[in-house]
Amino acid sequence: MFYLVAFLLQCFPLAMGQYDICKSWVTTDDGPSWEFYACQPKAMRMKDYVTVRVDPAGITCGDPPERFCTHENPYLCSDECDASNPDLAHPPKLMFDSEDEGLATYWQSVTWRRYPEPLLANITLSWNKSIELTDDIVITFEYGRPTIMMLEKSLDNGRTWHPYQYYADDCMEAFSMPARRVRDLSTTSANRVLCTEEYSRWAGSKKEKNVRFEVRDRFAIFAGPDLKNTDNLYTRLESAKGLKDFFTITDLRMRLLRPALGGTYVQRENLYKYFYAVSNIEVTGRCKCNLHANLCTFKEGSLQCECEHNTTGQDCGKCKKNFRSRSWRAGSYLPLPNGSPNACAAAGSAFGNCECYGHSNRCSYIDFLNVVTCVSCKHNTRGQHCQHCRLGFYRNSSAELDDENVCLECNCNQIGSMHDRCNETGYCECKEGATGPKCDDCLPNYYWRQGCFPNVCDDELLLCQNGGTCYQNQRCICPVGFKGVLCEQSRCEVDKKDCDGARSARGSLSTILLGALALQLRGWVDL
Ligand SMILES: *[C@@H]1O[C@H](CO)[C@@H](O)[C@H](O)[C@H]1NC(C)=O
Ligand SMILES: *[C@@H]1O[C@H](CO)[C@@H](O)[C@H](O)[C@H]1NC(C)=O
Ligand SMILES: *[C@@H]1O[C@H](CO)[C@@H](O)[C@H](O)[C@H]1NC(C)=O
Ligand SMILES: *[C@@H]1O[C@H](CO)[C@@H](O)[C@H](O)[C@H]1NC(C)=O
Ligand SMILES: *[C@@H]1O[C@H](CO)[C@@H](O)[C@H](O)[C@H]1NC(C)=O
Ligand SMILES: [Ca+2]
Repeated sequence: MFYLVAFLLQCFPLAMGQYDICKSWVTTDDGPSWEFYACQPKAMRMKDYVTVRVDPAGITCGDPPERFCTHENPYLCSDECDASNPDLAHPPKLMFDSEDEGLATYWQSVTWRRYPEPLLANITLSWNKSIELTDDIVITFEYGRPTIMMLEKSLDNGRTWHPYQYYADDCMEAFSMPARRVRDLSTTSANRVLCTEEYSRWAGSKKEKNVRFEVRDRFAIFAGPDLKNTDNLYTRLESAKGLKDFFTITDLRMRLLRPALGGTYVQRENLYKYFYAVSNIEVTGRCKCNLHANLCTFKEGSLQCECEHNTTGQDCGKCKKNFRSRSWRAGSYLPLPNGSPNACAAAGSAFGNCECYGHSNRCSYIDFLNVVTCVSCKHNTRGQHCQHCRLGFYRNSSAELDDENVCLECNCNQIGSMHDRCNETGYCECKEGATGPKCDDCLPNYYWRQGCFPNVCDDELLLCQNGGTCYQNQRCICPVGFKGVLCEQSRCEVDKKDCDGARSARGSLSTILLGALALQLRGWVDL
């Protein structure tokens, strides 16, 4: 029991007492009713819910079996890694087990036998859930900490990655960054990404095993060294831009870039003592539930908030159906001590029955009309209740009125349409000759060239005469000796001078082809 209490005190400095209930049944002058508060789940050991991936393939030791040595005694190379023998295997899951008997179990990489090619490994942890860190991330290395590594994080389930912290025994050399310590950061730089030399220098592999991402030191900037001033911390988390997000992750990635070297240069004659071995990765945090839940459970392979305040979603990130009379908002830590629940409200219940279908948070009373109307309708809606679509948008008839995407853009073709408005089914009003819902097609007997133009020639009614050929319905290419829109005029009849030349060249296929080519080129240039 003492053990458990000690663990709680150590790991959950911010979990006690504050924001731990979402509602309570209170009696007021009007009788008993629910009162609602901002609430958040307790911090947990997140390694219990993680999925891990180690890259590149073949980086885990033991296939084929390999022996390894230690820095302390490089000539005692008795340890062996063998993936096919459970007693000698070092798979990734050993970074997340509990080591009850005090015996370290660890994932281990292959040795640096390919030196000088770098020994690189990525360890990627994914939760499929946004998590707010509440304590230091602690990575424990057996046999020495890497001399260069980097921590990255993702906020969108691994689609994009951002540097989180750089670690090197020489930051300038490894990353061209000055070495800094988190302890020296100030209130305005608490979310700075920095390079630290504190966890990469050689101090004996048994003595210094941990590499930290210092969450507590950053919290201490606001809450004081003993983290007692949580009011100030919560106020800052709420108001300082980007601060809360800095401590929020869905994924973490350790990029191991150079192993421990034992405090000296790489000794080529014994490469069996260079490798990575990680026995534990401790990540302490709470589910991000936007202050709308105090419970987070592991269901169907993922963590999920048990949403209150009539919100829903994995992070309680939206209002439940029929509770969208105003748009969703996260709960707030402020005002202290109970915060604001910012609960979703049933349609028709808020603002004296002014329904805005979740597209507006505000209503206003217009005196001379004696109506209450929604203000600043969002999501491209308009109208007293935000029930219409703005000009240039039309209603998605299969979406509910309170859907964020209920209004779709008309997307009328700028050249083919009269204006960018459309009718209720998304049809634009077309200029002459244009057709299609968006007016980006031409009617039959029209051709498209920066708009629709009537055909000059075709293969049916507007045939080119005298052996002329119709070029893309735009013009006839006439044989030498003929001209006119449909090559209907002989040049001889117009100008006697042309006749002799024309007669000799008539039927010269190459001349016609050259003419066609020239027209085609002109066509390209014009387009
Ligand atoms: C590790 O991940 C980074 C991206 O975060 C990628 O560029 C790199 O190639 C990966 N390295 C290995 C060894 O897979
Ligand atoms: C991630 O979580 C969501 C929501 O709980 C779930 O629908 C989805 O299947 C999960 N994805 C994976 C890869 O586990
Ligand atoms: C959520 O909706 C229910 C009705 O289904 C209501 O009783 C409850 O008070 C609502 N909760 C909040 C926080 O508005
Ligand atoms: C219209 O809304 C339905 C229901 O929300 C959705 O499935 C569909 O994709 C939407 N249509 C378009 C064109 O966005
Ligand atoms: C919108 O315009 C198209 C094309 O003119 C027409 O077929 C459709 O019936 C119109 N829809 C409505 C609701 O008027
Ligand atoms: Ca372990």
